[in-house]
Amino acid sequence: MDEYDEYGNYLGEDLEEEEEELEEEHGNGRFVDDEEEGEEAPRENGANSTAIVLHEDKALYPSASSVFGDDVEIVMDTEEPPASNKAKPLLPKEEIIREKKRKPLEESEQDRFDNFVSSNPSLIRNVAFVGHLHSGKSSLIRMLHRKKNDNEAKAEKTVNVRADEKALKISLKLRPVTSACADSSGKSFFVQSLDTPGHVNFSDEVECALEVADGAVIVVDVVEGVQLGTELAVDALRRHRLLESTVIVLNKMDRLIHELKLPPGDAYRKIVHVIDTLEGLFRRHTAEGEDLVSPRNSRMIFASAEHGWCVSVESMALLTVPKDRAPRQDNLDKLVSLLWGNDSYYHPGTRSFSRSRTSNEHKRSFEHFVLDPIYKIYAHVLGADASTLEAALGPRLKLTKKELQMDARPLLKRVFSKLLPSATGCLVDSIVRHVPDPSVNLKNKLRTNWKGSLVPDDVGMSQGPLLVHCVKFIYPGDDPEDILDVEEEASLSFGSEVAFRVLARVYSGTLGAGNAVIVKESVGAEEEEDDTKGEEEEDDSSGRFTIRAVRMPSRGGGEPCRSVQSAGPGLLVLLSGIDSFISKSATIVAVSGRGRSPATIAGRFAQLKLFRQIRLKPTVKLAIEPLVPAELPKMLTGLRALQRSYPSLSVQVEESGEYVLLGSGELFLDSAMRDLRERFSKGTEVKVVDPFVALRETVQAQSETMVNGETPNGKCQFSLIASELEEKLVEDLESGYFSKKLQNSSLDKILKKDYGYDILASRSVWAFGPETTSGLNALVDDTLMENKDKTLYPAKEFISQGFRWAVREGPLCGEPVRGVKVKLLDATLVGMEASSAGQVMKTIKKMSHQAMLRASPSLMEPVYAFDAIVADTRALGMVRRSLEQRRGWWPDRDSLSVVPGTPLHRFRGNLPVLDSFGLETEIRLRSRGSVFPQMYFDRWQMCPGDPLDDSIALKPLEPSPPDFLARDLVIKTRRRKGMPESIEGANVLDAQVLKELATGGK
Ligand SMILES: Nc1nc2c(ncn2[C@@H]2O[C@H](COP(=O)(O)OP(=O)(O)OP(=O)(O)O)[C@@H](O)[C@H]2O)c(=O)[nH]1
Ligand SMILES: [Mg+2]
Repeated sequence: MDEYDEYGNYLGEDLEEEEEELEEEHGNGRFVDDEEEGEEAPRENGANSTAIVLHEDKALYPSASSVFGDDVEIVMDTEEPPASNKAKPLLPKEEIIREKKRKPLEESEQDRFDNFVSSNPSLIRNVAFVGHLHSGKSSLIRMLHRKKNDNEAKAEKTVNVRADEKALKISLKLRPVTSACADSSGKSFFVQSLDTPGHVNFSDEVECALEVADGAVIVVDVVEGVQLGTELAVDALRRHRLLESTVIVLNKMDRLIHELKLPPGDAYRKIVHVIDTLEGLFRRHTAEGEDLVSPRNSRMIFASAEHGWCVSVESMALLTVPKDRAPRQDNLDKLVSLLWGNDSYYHPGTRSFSRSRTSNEHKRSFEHFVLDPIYKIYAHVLGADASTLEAALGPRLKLTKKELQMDARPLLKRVFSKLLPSATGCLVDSIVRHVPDPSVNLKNKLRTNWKGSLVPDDVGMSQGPLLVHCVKFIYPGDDPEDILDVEEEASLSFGSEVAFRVLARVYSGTLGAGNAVIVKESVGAEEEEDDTKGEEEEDDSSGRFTIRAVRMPSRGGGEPCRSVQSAGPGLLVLLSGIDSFISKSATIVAVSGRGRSPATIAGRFAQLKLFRQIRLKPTVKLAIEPLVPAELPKMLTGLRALQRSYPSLSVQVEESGEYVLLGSGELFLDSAMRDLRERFSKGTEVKVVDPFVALRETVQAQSETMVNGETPNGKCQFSLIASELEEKLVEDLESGYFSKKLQNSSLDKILKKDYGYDILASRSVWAFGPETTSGLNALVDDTLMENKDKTLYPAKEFISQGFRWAVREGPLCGEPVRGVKVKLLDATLVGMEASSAGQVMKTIKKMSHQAMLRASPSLMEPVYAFDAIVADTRALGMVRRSLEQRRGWWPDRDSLSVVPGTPLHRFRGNLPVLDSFGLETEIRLRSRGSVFPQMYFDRWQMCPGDPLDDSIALKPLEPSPPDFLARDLVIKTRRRKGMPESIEGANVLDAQVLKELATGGK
């Protein structure tokens, strides 16, 4: 009794041990030997079955002999079944091991969710939201990822969190927002949205988003219709092969009702017009334009992000069907096809559809089923008093008194949230249906983002080889409240002064914190691989580093990004610890894995060349220097960070010591400078020179005389001339169309077929420059030497290098050359071996410059296309005056077009980039914010004036007359770059030329 206390609780020795001992006895003594069991069984089953039987004597299961009889021989197969018959484990072995290792860690709900998503790519959708400026992309993302209990202030923290984004009310940076979103049936998908800026200056951010997205949502303002931003977005989608995985949102539907006050019939026509224009845009790139842009399939969503609703024809059709009688999909499709089209009418009396309107009562079915219900809600909420609204909503949709007294906007949101089963369900439905999951789209992505053909079979699996694509640097302190993130990131970063998180997409394998990886910098789309670069050299360019943290982008609303243990294929993640080893974008592969040597893993991807699609042409330059020279190192640190943060920004150092930022426009450079001053080089005073523009040098004729020259040692002599390269060829080279042709045919065939070259000429094009296959200048071999093979061809590489050098920095002011053909007419290479490569290159560079200076050299300046929506003639007049004052122009016809169904006009013109500085601000101020012009690079045009005319005297602080512009630009650029003002070889009557003319070129 001493073993129990007064409450009956056991105090004695541990019983577990006794129980274990008992269990051992059971195992050893009773259930192993069937025969023994058989002997004892009758005792239990016998007549005296009520006798007490000890537990260990009980036979719980009948023996084999008692079931089959003693005469049946029982044979037990103890061999393992063949491998194929074995039940497959639910998780692969590695996964099981990893799971076991993780077991001791306490898994939170969130971790379990992350692991689940990681191993189920079919539930992931990576989608970029693209479209024109202010079409409502950020508002839609905010609505999609908003949780029910988020208040307005919390929802505001999802996108546009930077102070300048808030002040300007536009998005400036790409922002990933991820969360589980439910479709209309309540099933959740992990939607990873990428909010992109609509301003054309920031198209590079759109390109980054499309590099990792599997599909896109094009957002169109239904009132303003298809705009410049929409056109550029469709073109970008074509380049990224994402047109077929696009969802279209016609946003701002509410504006048709309360701003334009269009009756439903006219609203229908307006919508048709927008859809037709969009279809035309798609048709330019794909034959399936009609299918891709049609409300008949669920690709098209009608929305008002402002009032919190999205509908599709299908979702409205489903509202007409009782909830308990869900139609079959084929019946639903039939109904949906009846709800759209000019020739589909609904007869309310007979509840039937017809192809023609037989009475005034009959409405187009789209109007009846989609527009009318929405119009009615607006009419009741905006127009009538609370009592009629209550009556209209009926007893099932009760609003409280407090709700009925709300302002129009929140009340509309509340009413729609009660009426529609889910605010964003139909948008998620469309995304899930039309944007492929990452595993399905893998091949398409590899085809688009990789050069080279080697794609191992197991790429894409979570146990496959690691392959990760890093596309964008994201500053953790974009939201001023994230100051802790900045500090944390700095502690994780490896030696970089400004730490970034790197947005990456896992293509294959599983990436976890602590993984050692190889980081390979990406090849630019226009950069050519240097032919002379060997495999080994390339391997050296990649380093081995450790990933310090892997995070999932948050869903916004002020929530921080979550650290995850590992991320599987298809996920977008933010990586820490490797930012200082990447300059713009990179590929990550594993150092080692599962018994394979590091060399093998890296070797498998050696031929995979990741490249960027960004084809922006930066045209605006800004020269900066620190006010206090001692602060230069601090400014340089800031510039390095800036180059990471802005994908298309490049920084050049001039000979004068100035640092020149090269960007796509004024707002782009404004934003970059703000970041430099307020974040990346805080405290450094930076001096800024007036912005100027990128220029191009070209020629307008053939060289007047041949240029003869020889290497300094006198062993090699050359003769060459320069002339214009065919304009069509230049344009195709510039647009990348030529490179595409080159993939399917040989150079000489293309030149012969498409550009009118004869057989000999087409075979003589040696090189394009400065880039090997996409440069805008050509080197042509026009020599008549008999033994070319023996003497000329060994020097071909050096001559080509000299030519590329010459066209990289032209003779006028060291700017790149565009559209020049350099013809090698004669070459004597007796002592080639004795002449170093450097001598040949230098001589060819100098001679090419002289040949260009004798071929009417000219300067080209960039020109913007100008696009703006104007509300009235006053605004139009103001815009035209502003353009006129700045050398702008517009065609008489086609410059102005009515935006159908609205009092708005779309105005299009052109103006030189040089005169565009300050125009955007000026127009916005003068129009009180109603006109928001968009300007993007359109083409290069000749600068007026002769750049070599040294009779022109430039007066300081006085603008030069327009005719002197070329000379003015050349001199100012030379001064800025620290070059002498006189151009070497510019005077065609120099001593050498005079001698040549006198001797007839001998
Ligand atoms: N009337 C109305 N206004 C809207 C709607 N959606 C967005 N807006 C307004 O349009 C403006 C721009 O919205 P955003 O969501 O920032 O547009 P955006 O496309 O992200 O803009 P950028 O990223 O700068 O190109 C804001 O003032 C919104 O309030 C809508 O459905 N109806
Ligand atoms: Mg936005």
